[in-house]
Amino acid sequence: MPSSAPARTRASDLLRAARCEPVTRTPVWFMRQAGRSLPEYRALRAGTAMLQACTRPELVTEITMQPVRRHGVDAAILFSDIVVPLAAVGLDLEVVAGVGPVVARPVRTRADLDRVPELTGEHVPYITEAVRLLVAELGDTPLIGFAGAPFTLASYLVEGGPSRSHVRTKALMHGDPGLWHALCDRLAQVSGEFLRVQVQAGARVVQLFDSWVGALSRSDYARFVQPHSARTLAAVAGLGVPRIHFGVGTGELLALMGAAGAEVVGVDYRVSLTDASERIGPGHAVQGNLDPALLFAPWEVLREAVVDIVEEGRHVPGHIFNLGHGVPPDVDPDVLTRVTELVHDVSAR
Ligand code: 1CP
Repeated sequence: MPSSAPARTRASDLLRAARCEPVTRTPVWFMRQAGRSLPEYRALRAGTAMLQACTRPELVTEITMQPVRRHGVDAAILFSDIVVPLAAVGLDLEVVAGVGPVVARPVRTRADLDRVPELTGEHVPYITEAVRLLVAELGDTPLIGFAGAPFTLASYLVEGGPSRSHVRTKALMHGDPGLWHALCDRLAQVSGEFLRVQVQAGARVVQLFDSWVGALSRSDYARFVQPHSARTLAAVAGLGVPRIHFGVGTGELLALMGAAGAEVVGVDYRVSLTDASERIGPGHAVQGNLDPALLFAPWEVLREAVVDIVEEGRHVPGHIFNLGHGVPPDVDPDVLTRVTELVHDVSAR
């Protein structure tokens, strides 16, 4: 049973919004809320490599808690990375500061696939431990578990690191669809199991990040990506946790992303919540979508943008306030605290 969490957690505004139920205040959290925008994070992380840090449950717990204490957000998100399960099954990769994940030997052939075995809970005991510690400490506040979706993970594996164009990934997808589907099938197992481990240890919500899938057309998404994301999300269907599905630049893909099996679809700042909700259809909540750049604007400008989004969110079936993408590392963290308070104040009813 996944359930040491108090029954109160079930009634949190975040969970209610995700299920399109009435809330007392609009719930808010920020993608990448833990991390470099916080001086207390930089102090803790100093001298420890990113992937190393992710395997230390006490450190993970402390880093995950920092933004919850500081900002009063409605959810914690496990401090980890989308490539953690790939490293756990034995891929030789590193998260390079200021760059992102770098893979020593990219995955581009059928023989390379043998280097990506299936994940079991035994590969990631430190995740189970960290989630348990966090659930005990969080009390009412739900913990969000997460994973990378097969397309975004495949992009790192095929390219060998971060890419803007995803050229090799798209060339593989179209040039050898059999190999592409075999790779994504394996990644769906890895990510699905990674989510399941987190939920079984007590995570109350999951988010599947398909950060870079906005690089694809709708037809490519439907053919090459959606079945694999659907399989990933299906791994936690029936466990009673809302599933959030997010990517950047996905205006054309929102309906298909919702149909992949998510109760909540994350929206970036390019599409309004109203338009997004219409595209996704009834019965789904939306999450978003303040442009992170506005965190650097004068307070009055930022204030108006936040209030507009909260107002828009009142007219969709369910709304979780967030940014359109992650917190920029150089943002003033006090601004995030003010935004959190503002969302709560203006939405209180
Ligand atoms: O607070 C939180 O949100 C939890 C921490 C978290 C999450 C949710 C980290 C820590 N990574 C992630 C997910 C993640 N990792 C995503 C999906 C979210 C998104 O779209 O932003 C992606 C695409 C990655 C891959 C990754 N890892 C990048 C992006 C590189 C690129 O392609 O442009 C980077 C920079 C990392 C490293 C990383 N992950 C997390 C942190 C704090 C860092 C920086 C560490 C460092 O530089 O030392």
